[in-house]
Amino acid sequence: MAERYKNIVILTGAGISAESGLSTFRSENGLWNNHRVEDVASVEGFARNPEYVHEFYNELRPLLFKAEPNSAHLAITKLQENYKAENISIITQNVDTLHEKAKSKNIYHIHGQINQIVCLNCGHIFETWGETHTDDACPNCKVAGMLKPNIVFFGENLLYMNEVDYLLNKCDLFISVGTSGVVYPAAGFVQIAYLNGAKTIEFNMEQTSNNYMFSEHIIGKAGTTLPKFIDELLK
Ligand code: BJW
Repeated sequence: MAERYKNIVILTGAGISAESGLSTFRSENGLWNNHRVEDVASVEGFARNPEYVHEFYNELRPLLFKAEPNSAHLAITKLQENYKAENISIITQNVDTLHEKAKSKNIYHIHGQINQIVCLNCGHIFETWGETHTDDACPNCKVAGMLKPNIVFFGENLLYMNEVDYLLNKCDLFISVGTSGVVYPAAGFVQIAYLNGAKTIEFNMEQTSNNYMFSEHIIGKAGTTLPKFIDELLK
């Protein structure tokens, strides 16, 4: 029988959704191909031209709405439903909702969600798959011009960091799926888990720059490698 783990953390990045037809960020035809990152995903870019940023996410939202989970997302749900652990959590950098569509639980969207909007005036967060614009008013405080996609831009603090810190310090198995490991603080999560004695496994198409912190690398498409690994864990 495979080794039993009590607390499992699965960190996911854009690569897990690639086989659902969604672009990753740092590939040749990546999400930012026709846009400067500084314009669409930074605090300064949003302050400079908020309508441009709203338009960027207005175009992206319907694509993510239509996307369906693939076998890697579904395998994680299978693990959560069938493996007798104390806790199996997903820390995702993805703003898509494919883990939710796959009916997974314990999902922490540390970089936000495409279908959420935050009011910078009152902090109210609401959900929509529709468009948002600079002059829209907040449904809660009614102030116009203060809405922002609830997506964490460069220079902003991540969401759920207290919960994430707790989970990383407690886990005995840390799995990273489809992330290049260049964006902090998420890129440093493996180090916390590793230094706490967790087994650390990376699933990616290639070894990433963080590779020395991983005890194992499983190279290939997550849609193939992750279900196989999870089936082994469930034996
Ligand atoms: C497959 C596959 C298949 C493909 N199967 N695999 C410490 C050191 C240096 C810098 C910093 C630091 N701490 C903070 C910073 C600054 C900054 C940062 O990290 N900069 C670096 C880029 C240098 N970080 C921040 O600003 C963060 N905030 C923060 O730290 O707050 C505290 C603070 C505040 C103020 C001052 C200082 C500190 C915020 C980061 C927010 C990231 N937001 C984005 C954009 C969201 C917009 C949107 O979603 O549209 O989130 S950036 C973008 O990158 C997005 C992603 O979540 C994130 C990570 O990308 P990911 O998922 O790894 O995708 P890719 O494309 O890079 O990789 C895909 C991988 O999949 C590849 O490896 C492929 O091989 C693989 N793959 N197909 C398996 N089928």
